[in-house]
Amino acid sequence: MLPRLLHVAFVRSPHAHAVVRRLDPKAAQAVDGVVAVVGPADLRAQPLAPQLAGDGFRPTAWPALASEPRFCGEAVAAVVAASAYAAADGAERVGVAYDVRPARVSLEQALRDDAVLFRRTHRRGDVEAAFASAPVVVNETFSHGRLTASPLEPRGIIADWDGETLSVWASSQTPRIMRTALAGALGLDETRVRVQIPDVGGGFGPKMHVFPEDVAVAALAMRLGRPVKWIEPRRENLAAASQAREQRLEVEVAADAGGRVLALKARVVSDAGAYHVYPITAALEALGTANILPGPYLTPVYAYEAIAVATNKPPLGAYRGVGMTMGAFVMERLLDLIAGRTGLDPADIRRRNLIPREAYPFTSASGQRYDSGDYPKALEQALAAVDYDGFRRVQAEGRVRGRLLGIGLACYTEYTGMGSAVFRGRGMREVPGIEAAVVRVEPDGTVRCATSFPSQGQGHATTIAQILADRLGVALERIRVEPADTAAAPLGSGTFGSRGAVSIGGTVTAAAERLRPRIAALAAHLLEAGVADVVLEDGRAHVRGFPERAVTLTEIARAAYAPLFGGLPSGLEPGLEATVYFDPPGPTFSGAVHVAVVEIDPETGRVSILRYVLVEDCGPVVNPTIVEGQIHGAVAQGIGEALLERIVYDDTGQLVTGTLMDYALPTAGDVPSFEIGHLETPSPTMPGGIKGMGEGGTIGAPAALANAVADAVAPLGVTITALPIAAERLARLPRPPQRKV
Ligand code: MCN
Repeated sequence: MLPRLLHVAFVRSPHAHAVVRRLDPKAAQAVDGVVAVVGPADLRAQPLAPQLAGDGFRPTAWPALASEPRFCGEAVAAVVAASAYAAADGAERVGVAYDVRPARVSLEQALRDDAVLFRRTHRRGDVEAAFASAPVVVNETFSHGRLTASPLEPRGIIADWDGETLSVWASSQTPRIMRTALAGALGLDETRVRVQIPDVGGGFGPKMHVFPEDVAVAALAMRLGRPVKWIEPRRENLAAASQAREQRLEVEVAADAGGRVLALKARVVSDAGAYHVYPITAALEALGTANILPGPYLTPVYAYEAIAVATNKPPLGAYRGVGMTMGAFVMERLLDLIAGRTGLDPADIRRRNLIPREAYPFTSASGQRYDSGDYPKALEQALAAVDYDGFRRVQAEGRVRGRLLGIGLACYTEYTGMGSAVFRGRGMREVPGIEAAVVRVEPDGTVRCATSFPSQGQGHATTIAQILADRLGVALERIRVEPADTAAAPLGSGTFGSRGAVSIGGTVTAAAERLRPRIAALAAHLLEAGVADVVLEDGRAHVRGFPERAVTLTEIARAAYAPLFGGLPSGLEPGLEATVYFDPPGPTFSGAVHVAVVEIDPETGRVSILRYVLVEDCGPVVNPTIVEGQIHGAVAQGIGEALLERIVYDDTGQLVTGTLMDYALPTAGDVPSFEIGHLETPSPTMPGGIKGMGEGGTIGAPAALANAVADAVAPLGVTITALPIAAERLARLPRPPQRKV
């Protein structure tokens, strides 16, 4: 705990759109312990205004404290006090007079008002000709509700200004991006801001953003000359952190009589909320969906329009699977709809459309260069594991007795491991795109590693230690992976977009490869042996065939930092340290085939997941336990997304789901056992062939579950076009005539 630490509570707008007419701090100032009450005019900070290069972008400016709040829950004032309790009491007593303005709450209204923040179009091939001659055309509109990432630990930040340097400790995924943003907002040189990331209790995307609260806390620390802390209460996390997904997709697909997709047309509209999020802007969700929609399927012709519209709701930001979850949901539903129209089995239609292994590298109709994959094989592996034909027999028997049993398939591909070229290609300026690490063997033989990308629970420290132990021949206990700190590690971007594994490969592994020959050369010098004869293992170096002729890593390192009599061999520099900067040459595309088997209770509409089988491909797996753990967590989130989670606003923009009693997260009872198979098609471009996978489960699960539920209710003439599929919408479904859910 820092001495003289103060605590912040924010006063938040109860209106979705209003102008603050008057702020009365007096009652708050009278609360015991309150040190300051500040409003928008008191803070010297520039708003967060991320940029996007190219046409079709309308910028926004998100102020640290708003004089015209544009969503219910936006911060309009801050109270700083000696304790968090006093700050909260003070915040309740700040008098705010608002002029309430009309709120635009729905995506449809925003479209009518032409309130467009971002628009981009794309076209490949002769779309009109493909549709004109196609024997099968399916039109459908799909939608996805709003949801939120719900990390166990909400947002949190401490800032301290010593007159020279602004020190920040934050629960963030992006230390460098936060440093740049804070420096920009506060008018400081970047080097005068130091961002440290201690253990983070979950991020899942929103913590890649820099928020007005971060700027406000930092500005308050500078204004008051004392350290200031803010820990976000859960209610504020639900009301004022970035949210995710809300989207509508009008799509038209043309196919031949054999179910082969000929062409795709899509209009993707996401409800981006009131502001662009820093640094990725509102383009992320709509563009991500539009670009991934063709999935791992041949789909030769494609046109899309991707739009993000402004409403009076919190900004839409990153959440595990961003863009891709909706893309997979829509494409997988479409395939099942075409299968229905052409009389094909869902497995067969995928067999006909999947890109064969030999066609990789494959440029998709949206222009993505898929580097590797073998989806036909993954599909067969998954179908065999679930005993697909066997289930169809069980299902047929069950249907006779009125059981609502269903099986759903989903094949998805996802972009992972993106570098600067991808972000620049999307027009994003504020995402550097590179990563870096320094690995140093200390004079006592401890191996220290500091990286530019912090961990939020993905197990980076374990993976890094495992790699260093392996490459440098030292025990795991001798390795220390430092928390991210912009003053102690070289600069990169952060952990998002499943870039961690690829970045570890490109930085830490590369640094170890640089250090290993230097350690061997030093050892050879100390042992008076040839380098080729030196063996590094168990924290020692010995001469091959003579285990007793050995020096410890400590002795080697000591010599590197304090050369012995006679000095170092010529050509060898003192010190044992390697710094590597890496710009991933990606994206690299990983993916999986998910299969869900469900049964729906006809009375309550509750969906029980009877089996969950998947076959994933992230290239060579560095740590199988972590990879499976990531899959478990991501699929659990995907189950919540498919069946339970929904942020609801009323017609005036009031948040209805303001607590976790109203916003339903999945519990252990909703999550089945997983049956996971692996397939390895290494990336030809990434170091070690590694591909990322941390988001995959959240991409595959909603699509597979939607198809499984749709399959279960198909005999009732019901189709699934919206997520989440809430139980109440499946309860007591009438027998035909047809109805949409
Ligand atoms: N891994 C591996 N072999 C591979 C690929 C990955 O062993 N071939 C390991 C990696 O070493 C890493 C983990 O699996 O420990 C995830 O790697 P990767 O897929 O590269 O993803 P990132 O490390 O970049 O993590 C980000 C990703 C994203 S985008 C979100 S959102 C997310 C996620 O991972 N947020 C998480 N998983 C999370 N897990 C936890 N516990 N908390 C979050 O906030």
